[in-house]
Amino acid sequence: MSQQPEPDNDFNDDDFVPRRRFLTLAGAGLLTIGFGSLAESLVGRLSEPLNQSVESLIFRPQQPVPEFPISAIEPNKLIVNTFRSTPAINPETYRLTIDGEVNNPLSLSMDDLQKMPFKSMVIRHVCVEGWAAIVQWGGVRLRDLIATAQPSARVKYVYFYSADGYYESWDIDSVMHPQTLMAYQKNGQPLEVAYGAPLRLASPVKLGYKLSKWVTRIQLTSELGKQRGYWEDIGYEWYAGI
Ligand SMILES: Nc1nc2c(c(=O)[nH]1)N[C@H]1C(S)=C(S)[C@@H](COP(=O)(O)O)O[C@H]1N2
Ligand SMILES: [Mo]
Repeated sequence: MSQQPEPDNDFNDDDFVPRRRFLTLAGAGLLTIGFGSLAESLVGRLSEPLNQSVESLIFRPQQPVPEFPISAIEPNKLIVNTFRSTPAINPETYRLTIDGEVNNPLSLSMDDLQKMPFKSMVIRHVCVEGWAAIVQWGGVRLRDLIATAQPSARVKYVYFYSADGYYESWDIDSVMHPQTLMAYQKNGQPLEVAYGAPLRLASPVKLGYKLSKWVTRIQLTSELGKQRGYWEDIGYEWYAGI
């Protein structure tokens, strides 16, 4: 990697404008009005060299990553790394939207999410800036959420949109990994706002910059758009596996 990411880096403002407009429309519930034309400009021009079908990825048993014991948790080593500023989200009115190429789009409250089966894991978080921390995360398996939304068999990628304007895209294989969580607990306590509350990605199969905090929308798609992720769009690797 030639560039080092810096959380307070100046991003390219010109590039950021259409994305912000897109996110604003999504947030205001105006998807049906704004989405079609904007989606045309964002989605569908590029595709990654991944050609497995979604079925084989969903049904193929996936290699679990070894977890650490509770005693290995490093409580003070997870550095708050935020590219802009911490967004204010009211957990009472918060909703997670799951949409895109699905038969059953969802809008879930924290209450809905906390009623789903709970999974906890102790894994290492690795940031490309040169630090790592062993953390316990607790939450919902993302694959359970995806299954509830009933994805089309064409789905190969998933976009995550965050309340601070951060955005990421993942391959469906990593999304469906049994240790990829939408987490609302950290080290056995409710997730703090600085670390992504009310809901963030946690997974042992991806580098830190793929692990979006403050996720408000999960969009399933058969094609990657021109924009693939905040850091990726300024040169970082897209797959970013560990
Ligand atoms: N929404 C959002 N998610 C984000 C980021 C961000 O700036 N905004 N930074 C990423 C990076 S680079 C890392 S290393 C981790 C850091 O997570 P932490 O702040 O909980 O340590 O969050 C990732 N998720
Ligand atoms: Mo990072």
